[in-house]
Amino acid sequence: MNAETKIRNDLGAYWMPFTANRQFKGNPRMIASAEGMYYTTTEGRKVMDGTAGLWCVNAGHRAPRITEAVQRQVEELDYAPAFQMGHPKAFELASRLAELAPGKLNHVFFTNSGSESVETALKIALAYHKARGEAGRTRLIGRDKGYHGVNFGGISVGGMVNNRRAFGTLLGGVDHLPHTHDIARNGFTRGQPEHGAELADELERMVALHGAETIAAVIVEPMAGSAGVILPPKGYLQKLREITRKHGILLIFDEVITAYGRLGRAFGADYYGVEPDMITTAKGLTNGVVPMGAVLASEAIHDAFMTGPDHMIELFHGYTYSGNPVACAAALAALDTYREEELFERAASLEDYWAEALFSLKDKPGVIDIRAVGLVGAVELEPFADQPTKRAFDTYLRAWDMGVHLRTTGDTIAMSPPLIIEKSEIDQLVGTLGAALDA
Ligand code: PXG
Repeated sequence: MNAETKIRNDLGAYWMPFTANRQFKGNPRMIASAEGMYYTTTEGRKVMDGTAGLWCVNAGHRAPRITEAVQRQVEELDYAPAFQMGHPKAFELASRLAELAPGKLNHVFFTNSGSESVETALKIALAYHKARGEAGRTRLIGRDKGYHGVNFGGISVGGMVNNRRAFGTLLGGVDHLPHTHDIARNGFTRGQPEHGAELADELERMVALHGAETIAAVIVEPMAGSAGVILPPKGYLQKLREITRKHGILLIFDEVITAYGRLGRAFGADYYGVEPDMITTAKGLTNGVVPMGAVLASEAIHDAFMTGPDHMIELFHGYTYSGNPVACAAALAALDTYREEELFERAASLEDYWAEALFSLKDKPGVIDIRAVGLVGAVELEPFADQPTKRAFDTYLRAWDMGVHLRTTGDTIAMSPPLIIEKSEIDQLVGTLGAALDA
């Protein structure tokens, strides 16, 4: 390969994230452009986006308000230092988010991704207890199969085995609640499973084991997306809230996937009717257009830091790009789009149609479970003997060839279309998955 060819065509230099690099580069799937519900590949083929990118493009691709806002912003203020300095849009966005957020979650810390939101929330939890004279509260509790991004705090409290095991000893002082995935008792659930609220009582066991005075926070996804759409049983999140409150433990909802309309409400906390002490978000905050995350924290947490001399930094934490002006412009325009196009309401109004369509796949070959909530769906397949994940990935590739992009995790196919999806497009998406399962 000559130097010129190498520069133009070599796929080798890019070490792709969470990708089977060698397989991909043997048969690349490349996207050239996108609009609304659809991608166009570099070969000019139109493919439906059945997953809103990676669960982030909630308003559909190239939503005009967001595109224009970003264009305007780069012309006006490209960057402003994030420390000891401000710009108006960061304050405006924080106020908008505080208004949107449930109850007392009135303060916002900006990050650049879901992973950073998680690290930020865990650090705030530890520093909060220290600030209140309870420095012994250092333990963090996550959950089996939890996904909290890929940084060290997040993989420590996370429970996806492959994301942890190559990376050393991780954080100490971490424990994990059991997950709530239980096909035997809760197979084919729409909304919330009947069985499993008692799994939250494991937290009481941990309190007895470790002592409440050593536990800082519990972090869970209200609905776990990455592990293959694991739903919270009826009463489960309420129980976690009661037990954490009783013992002075902070409850963090990781809503990187569930925030901004995915369940037909602004937040999963709204959908499930449980108010945590912090919510971590990213993804749909900017509709995926510019990387940005936000941690929403309660009044009580924030106020615990606002002591000491005025000239002192209260929290030694932050990123060069916290509240980046272009990201703020994108987020403000995304929030406008969600509101003006009533996309959260739209997702809620499609919830039943969506579930009905997915459940029509019940008797397709290999299907062992179907789960649906909001505009999220999962079809779990019986794995091929000795070849875990292959059945789902083969199905994914067939659907891609048929013009629909899905996601797989393990042997589960996960779907999370943009909230702008039409009923006819739901039929097309689910019909294509059905055909891919039949093939
Ligand atoms: N928390 C949760 C609950 C997430 O779902 C993160 C944190 C990390 O976000 P960043 O922005 O650092 O990637 C996530 C991300 C999938 C998939 O297909 C899910 C995520 C990312 C990529 C793919 O399930 N979730």
